[in-house]
Amino acid sequence: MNRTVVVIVLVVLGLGVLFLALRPDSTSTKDDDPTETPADEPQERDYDVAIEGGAMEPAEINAEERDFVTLRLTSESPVEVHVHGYDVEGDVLPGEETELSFEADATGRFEIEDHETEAQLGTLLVQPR
Ligand SMILES: [Cu+2]
Repeated sequence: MNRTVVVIVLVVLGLGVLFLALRPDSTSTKDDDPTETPADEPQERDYDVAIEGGAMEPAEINAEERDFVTLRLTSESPVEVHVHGYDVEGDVLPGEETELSFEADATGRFEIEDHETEAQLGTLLVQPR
């Protein structure tokens, strides 16, 4: 009887030690690491983009595959914005905000251009997930 109790106590203590020894590893790599957020979930990426002097600010739009991207575009002069690869386009007029939204289902580097002059305004960079 006594021996059984001792064995049970030892087993429980052993499991407790194992639990404590293994726990910090699993939590620090999963829960505590800020770079490992719910990583593979597509995200919404909203960008406020100002077009000035023939260039976008920011000049580069970054997204990961399957993210939902929204560009809120403003410009001091009328521009016909065209996102290559996605064939998304829209007119941006002074004093107005134009929203272009798309799902980033193609990866790569794509030109964003003024469709009228064919001058490059900026770049869309979609990384594979
Ligand atoms: Cu174009």
